Amino acid sequence: MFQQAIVRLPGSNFVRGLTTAGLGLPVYATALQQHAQYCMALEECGLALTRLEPDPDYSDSTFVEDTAVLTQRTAVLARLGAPSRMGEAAGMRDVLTHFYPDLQSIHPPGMLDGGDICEAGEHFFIGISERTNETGAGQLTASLAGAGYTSCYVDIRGMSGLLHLKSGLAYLGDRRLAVVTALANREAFRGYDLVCPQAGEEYAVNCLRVNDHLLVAAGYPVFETLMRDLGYKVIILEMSEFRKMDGGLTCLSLRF
Ligand code: CIR
Repeated sequence: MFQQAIVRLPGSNFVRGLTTAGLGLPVYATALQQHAQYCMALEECGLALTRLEPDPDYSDSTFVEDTAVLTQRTAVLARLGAPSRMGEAAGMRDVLTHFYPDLQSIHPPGMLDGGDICEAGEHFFIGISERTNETGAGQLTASLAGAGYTSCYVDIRGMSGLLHLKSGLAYLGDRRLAVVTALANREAFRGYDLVCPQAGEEYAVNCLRVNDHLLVAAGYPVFETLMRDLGYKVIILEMSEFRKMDGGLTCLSLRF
């Protein structure tokens, strides 16, 4: 069960963040509305929120998930792989040490974005991507192993549409994964119950299980119906402005 989440309000610099989506510039006022709805949904799921102010130095800093890996028994501060985002983690150190006094860190030349790390109970899938290198992944593996967790790598380099592993993978609980078809045959997922989106609904895979609820992006009706049919208590959230910046539901918070 999650009890808390950390979020950061998008700043007016949000529109200048990194993106490959080609969906046009986000509308800031709409992003603020969508962020507010997202925060309300987390509260509906029973989480107490720590709300951070916008960071004027970092356009992508609303995507707090990338700054750390938080688990029940350990926490690791990331070293973000995009040069324009690398300084974001330092701005999270104080708030995280408040909750995790023994906060560990990824060190150079390691690079790691939290969006590449998918927790699945006692096991973690670690994406090797343009943002997370093997050195960073190795450091995280050691930290996780020290806390009694297992992990394995999933290489997503060169796969179009997947900025981070969690752009195409979500753990739904009970050994069930939502996964894009392009990743479904990976050895790492053998033994799990896999749910794949239909073509054109890949973005919906970045859904977020929070306690009894499942947060799903609006606009993907087949995926939504699939999740309802599987028995999840689905909360639909409009994510259009964050999608324009390559972000999704998981990116906007750190849950613990
Ligand atoms: C970036 O390129 O870093 C941001 N524009 C989007 C980050 C999305 N984060 C995530 O998927 N965890």
